Amino acid sequence: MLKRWKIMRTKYVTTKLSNGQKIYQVDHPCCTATISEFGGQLLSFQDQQGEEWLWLSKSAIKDGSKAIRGGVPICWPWFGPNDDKTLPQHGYARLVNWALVSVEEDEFGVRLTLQPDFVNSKYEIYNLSLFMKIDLGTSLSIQLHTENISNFSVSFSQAIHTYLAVDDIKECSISGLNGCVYLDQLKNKISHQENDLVLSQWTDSIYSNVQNPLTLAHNGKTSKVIDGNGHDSVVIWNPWQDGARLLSDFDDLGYQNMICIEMANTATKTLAPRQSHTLTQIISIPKS
Ligand code: TA6
Repeated sequence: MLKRWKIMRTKYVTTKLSNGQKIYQVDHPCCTATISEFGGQLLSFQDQQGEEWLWLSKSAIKDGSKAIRGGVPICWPWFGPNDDKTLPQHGYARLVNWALVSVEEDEFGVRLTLQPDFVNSKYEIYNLSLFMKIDLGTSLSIQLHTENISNFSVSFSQAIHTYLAVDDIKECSISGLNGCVYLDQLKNKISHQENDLVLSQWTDSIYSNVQNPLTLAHNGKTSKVIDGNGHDSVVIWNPWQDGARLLSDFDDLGYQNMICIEMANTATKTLAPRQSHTLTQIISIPKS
C-alpha cells in the first residue's frame, strides 16, 4: 500500500505528511529549515555553511503526545506551570497543530506565517488570538503576535523557548547580561549578574530588563547574536546532567550541546480589548 503523501509546494517550501504529521520543509540558498505542524515548532535551522543552529533531543517524542524536546517550542498563553495543576506547563500552543497560513519568499529568504488550530484541539481559547511569523534567511527571526479579541482585559505570558546548539556548554559564555537582576528559579533567589555568564551546573534563571543584544561565545569566539523585542525578560536554561536525568525525552548527555536562551514575557502582560502585543527573537551570526 503506497503511503499517501500530501505535498503543498512553493519554490522553497515543501509540505510533507509523515507518520500523520505535517512537516514544512524549507530549502533556500540561504538556509534550510524544518518546521513541524505539531506545535508550529521550528526543529532545525541550518545556515549556508550547513551549520545547525538548533538542538533537538535524540529522545524527543514526535508523535503529538507531548511537546517536542528541542528546536523552538512556543510557550503560550502562559510561561511555566499554571496555578491550575491540571493544565500543561508552558500553555497549549506547543501542544496543538499549526496551519501554514502563508509563505512569502525571495532571493533573501522565506517568511512563513503560521496559526495554531485550537478549534480542532481539546484546548479552547476564546479571548486571545495568536499567529507567528518565522523569517528564515541568513538570520532567524520569530515573532509571536497576540491580540485580545474579547471585550474585556486579558492577561497572558509567553516565551520563545529556543534550544540553541553548542559544541560544548563548558566552553560557552553569554555576554550582555552584566548588571542584570535575575531570579534563580532553582534557589528561588534574586541575584545580580556580574560579568559574562558561564554555566557549570543546572541553570534556570529569569533575567529582567535585558536591553542589549546577547552574544553567545564558544571558546571566547562569538558564534551567535541573540536579540529581541517586546520581552520583559530573558530565560536561560540548561538542566545539566541532574536535570536531564529527570526528563525522559532529554538524553542524559544532551545538556553538553545545548543552551536555552528565551525571549519571554514571564510577568503577565495585560491587553485591553483589541490591543495586541508582539514578542520577537532574532538570532544572527556576528557581522565580520
Ligand atoms: O526554560 C525554562 C523552563 O521553564 C525550565 O524551568 C524547564 O522546566 C524548561 O522550561 C523546560 O520545560 P518543559 O515543560 O519543556 O520540560
